[in-house]
Amino acid sequence: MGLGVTYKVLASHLTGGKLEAGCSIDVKIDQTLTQDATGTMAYLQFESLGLDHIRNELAVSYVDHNTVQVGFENADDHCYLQSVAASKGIVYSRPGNGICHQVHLERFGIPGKTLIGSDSHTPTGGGIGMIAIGAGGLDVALAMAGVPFSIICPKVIEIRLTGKLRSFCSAKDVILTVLQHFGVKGNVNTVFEYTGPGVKSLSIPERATICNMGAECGVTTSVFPSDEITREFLKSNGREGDYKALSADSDAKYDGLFEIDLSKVVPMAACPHSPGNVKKVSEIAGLKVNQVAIGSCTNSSYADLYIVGAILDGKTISEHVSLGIAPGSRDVLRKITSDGTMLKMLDSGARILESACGFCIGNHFSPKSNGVSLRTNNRNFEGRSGTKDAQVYLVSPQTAAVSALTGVITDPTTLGLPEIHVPQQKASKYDDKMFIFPKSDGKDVEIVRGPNIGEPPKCTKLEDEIRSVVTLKVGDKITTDHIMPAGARLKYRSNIKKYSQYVFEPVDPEFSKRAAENRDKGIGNIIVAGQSYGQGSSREHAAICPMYLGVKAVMALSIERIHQANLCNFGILPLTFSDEKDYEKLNQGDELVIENAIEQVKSGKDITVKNITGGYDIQMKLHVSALQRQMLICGGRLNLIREAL
Ligand code: MIC
Ligand code: SF4
Repeated sequence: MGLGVTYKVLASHLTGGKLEAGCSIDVKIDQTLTQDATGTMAYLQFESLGLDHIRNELAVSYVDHNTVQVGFENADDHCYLQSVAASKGIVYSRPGNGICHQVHLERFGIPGKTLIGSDSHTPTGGGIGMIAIGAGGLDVALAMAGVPFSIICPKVIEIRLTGKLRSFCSAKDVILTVLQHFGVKGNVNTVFEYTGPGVKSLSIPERATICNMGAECGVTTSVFPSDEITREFLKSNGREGDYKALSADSDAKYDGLFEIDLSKVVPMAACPHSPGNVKKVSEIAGLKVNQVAIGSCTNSSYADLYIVGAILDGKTISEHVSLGIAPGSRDVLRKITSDGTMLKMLDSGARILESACGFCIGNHFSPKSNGVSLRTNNRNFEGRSGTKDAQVYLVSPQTAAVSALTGVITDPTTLGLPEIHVPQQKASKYDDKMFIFPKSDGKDVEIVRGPNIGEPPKCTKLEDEIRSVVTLKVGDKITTDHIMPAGARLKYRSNIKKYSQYVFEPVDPEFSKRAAENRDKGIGNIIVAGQSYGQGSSREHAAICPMYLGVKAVMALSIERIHQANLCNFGILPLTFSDEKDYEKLNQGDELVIENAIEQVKSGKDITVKNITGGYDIQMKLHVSALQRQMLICGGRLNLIREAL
């Protein structure tokens, strides 16, 4: 039987397990990436492994999230990251060089290689034919140490593309069509593999946009074949030598099929407050817009911004719209500066924002109270923009740009605008000035630790009797932004004690105090949750900080892949209800006990949780690998590794 691209790359990197959907597999990781907000903790954990040097092919440390630098914290983080990179053989991408996924695609992405990154949008690399997966910082630290990455072997859904996009319809509209079909839950341990004659009509940045937002469906990753378009992209960045053709065998078998005729795709929008709440732009057209933000790792390539410049050319934005544009990388910024696109933007009234995550993570450019914000990024969770009651719509750069001009949500295909042709890029060597490549063996480098750089917290071993209370009961689709808010709190990422004060702040600002009081009295905390708990970011802080507050278990209807792995890495039991009715029966404040916890976790059978308050037992599933059971018993992955050393 033939193989698709996913299984070809996995097979060539398999170090353990059977390549069969549902089995645990271990995969050799060629490249790693981190960004600053997850990177400090990842490198502190890497340091604690005691290795002098990375052991994978390439590790890159990007600084793109915390670039606002109000106060000393972010700058301290950058110094630590730069020095630890120099000391351990890691490439450092300085602040200003751009957003990790965009820059990695341009400068380091190689078809057929594996990449894990401590950021959920790492699958962007699938656009260039990589198997690129988002993971927690500890998993990335271990991959840098040469430890294979353990995952559940995914099933692969074929997304077959035919036809060609019409003018003013875009890759964003394709992935929003995918999201409308698959939704944001229930797609764990799945890969979306794109095939069909429509693939060749899409550029690499377009493919990358599609792979980037597959993360919103909760899939392990998404991938495109590597073809002549890939070769041209690599050539334009002076890296034709990195090209390798990669395509599915003609008799490749998949676990499902979804077909999209690109010529029928229309402008789409993800409406508040979920990337899965997708409608046609024509259905919401006419709604007054207060703010438009163009950029993020999803839609900030040269082609995206060239099109925006062409739409804005010679026109002025509506007087009640504030338009912000953040180029995805310094390379894109240089290109739009030299070809005149930037001037078109400025003359229309746009504000040019830093080449960083910025508005996407609520770090600046928050909308006004109750404002309508149109954004080209990938997440519109409630409050993520920094304004709790803002209404954020996710759209293509084309829809964003025309709406900034008209002042209302506008379908860009309805204006009779002339077609825009993005000029072919001349081949040129990438400008590496803002990378710092490791110079020596690093032994002489002093690692700089300012006051913002803490210690990775210590986890305690699993207790045999877990006495806890339900400290919080929440509903469906609790995102990591609910658990560990970013925005104004992002600067505390390197200081677990401080950051822990904000656990669940958007849901229940008193949670952290309540949980810490229980912990100090020797009572454990349990979170009860609905479907898709922990969706969104890869931030392991959504496990580390609850662990620090004494959270012992999450009891949910379902838990998302990266978050579930992070919970295991930090010794929190990720339990799912055997009988969904038990979720309804449980109340906040109920006292729960798990007896013989160690034996129960070892056994692989359902876990019995006694509800002392309600006077009944609940059966919970613990769907984890054998390795994860060991981690849970030892009190987390680092303890397990230390025991093995
Ligand atoms: C995000 O888009 O939510 C982030 C911020 O990039 C996160 C990483 C983080 O929380 O630091 C992600 O996507 O993993
Ligand atoms: Fe940055 Fe936003 Fe992309 Fe996350 S989704 S990496 S915050 S641009």
